[in-house]
Parts: sequence; C-alpha cells; structure tokens
Amino acid sequence: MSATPHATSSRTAVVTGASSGIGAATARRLAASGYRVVLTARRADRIEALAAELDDAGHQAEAYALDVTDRAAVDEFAGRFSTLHVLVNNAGGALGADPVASGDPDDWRAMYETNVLGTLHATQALLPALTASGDGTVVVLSSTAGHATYEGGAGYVAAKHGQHVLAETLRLEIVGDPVRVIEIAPGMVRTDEFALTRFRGDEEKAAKVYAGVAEPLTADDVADTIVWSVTRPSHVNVDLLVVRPRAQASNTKVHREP
Ligand code: 8X3
Repeated sequence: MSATPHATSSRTAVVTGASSGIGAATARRLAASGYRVVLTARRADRIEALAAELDDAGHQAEAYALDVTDRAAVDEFAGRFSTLHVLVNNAGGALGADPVASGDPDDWRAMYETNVLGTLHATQALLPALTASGDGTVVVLSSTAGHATYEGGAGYVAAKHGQHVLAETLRLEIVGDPVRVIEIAPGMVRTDEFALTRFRGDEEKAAKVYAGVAEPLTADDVADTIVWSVTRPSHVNVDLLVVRPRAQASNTKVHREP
C-alpha cells in the first residue's frame, strides 16, 4: 500500500500574521510549493505588497486585512471558504520581559488575546472548511516558551503554553476527522520585529537578545520546517516539532561568543 501524497496543486493555505517574519516567510514558501496563499494581518499595506510580489512571481496570492483578536471579523473572513487545506496560526508575539512581581497585567492580557484567542478564533472559524477539504492541516506556531519557562518570560510563556494546550487538545478531540494538528515550537529566531516589539522599540534591549549568538534561526529556517511538516503525506502528523539554533541548548542555556 502506498501513502497518499500530500499534493499541493489547487490547495489553499491561510497564514495569519503574514505581514513580516515567520508568517511572511511561510507565505513565500507555501506559494513556492504551489499553494494558493491567503495572507492575513492587521497591516494591509504589508500583506498587499507581499501578495503583489508573489503574484508577479507567478504564484497565487491574495491579501485580507484581519485582526485575529476580532472574532466577528474572523468569522466574516472564514465565510469566504467552503473548503480550505491549510491554516497557519502564526499571529502572536511577546510584550515585555518583566518578572511576575512587576509584570503589567495588560501585557499578559494582550498576549493571551493574540496568541491564544487569536489561534482559537481562526481555528474555530475555519475548522469546518478544513474538514470539508477532506485533507486539512492546522498549524499552531507556539514556541519553546510553550514548553518551559524562563525568568522574565512568564506572561509570554503562559500564553504559549495556552497555545500548546489548544493544539494538544484539538488533536485529541478531532481524531478520526481528516484534519492534522501540527505544532511548531521555535526557539531563538532573529526576525525584524519580535524582540523589538517585546521591548517596545528599544533597539539596545532587542539586540541583547541575540548578542554573541553565532547564528540564531531565521524566519526562513522556521518557514522551512513548517512547510516540510505540512507537505508530508496526509497520514503523517508531525505532532510537535521543536527547532532551535545549534547555539541554543535550552531556553536558558545559550552559547554566546564574548
Ligand atoms: C520566542 C522564543 O525564547 O524568546 O518564541 O521565548 S523566546
């Protein structure tokens, strides 16, 4: 018996948070793999530019401005799809790196809203279309922060643990349906915005995150693992893929050159 190949022709993938970083890199790689890609993010100008770039390169791409924390907007967006093959829940991020004793509850709330509820909204709204495709895949971009904590990380770590639990639980609940649930948990990835957003534009603090680290992962490294996981034969479910740079052995053990 041979495996059913995970063909990509005439397949559609939705990527949230596709305006930059891992989301944009994933959209590029999915498009290059033959998917029709629907780019979503709050920043319309960015995703429109990327969709135009992909279109010019002969790929199929379109942009749809969307805030995943807005449930009504997500529902309206999902109404466009009777079938869908891939949903990449990438929208999210970190705000602050404060100790539990002094962390801002508003930061914690915002991180829960984007990372956990954003993933919940998009997944709930698009699950019927993913199921209707007969071969759907939900990707949850969590983090190594979804698997172990570190000092100053609790708000983000709590949100990422929430996303991990969502993925694990959904996989249990829909087993038998034709939908895979894949969690990708990257460690240190140097992108244009992640650390800068976390430290509210403080470039010095953002640079310290990667100081002395030979080669942090790039957004494209992570996009590569996402697209590899998604393009395995349909019966192969990569439950959880943890990916770090070689210089990072754990969330708190990082080799830095002086
Ligand atoms: C990003 C990894 O170490 O900044 O998701 O929490 S870390």
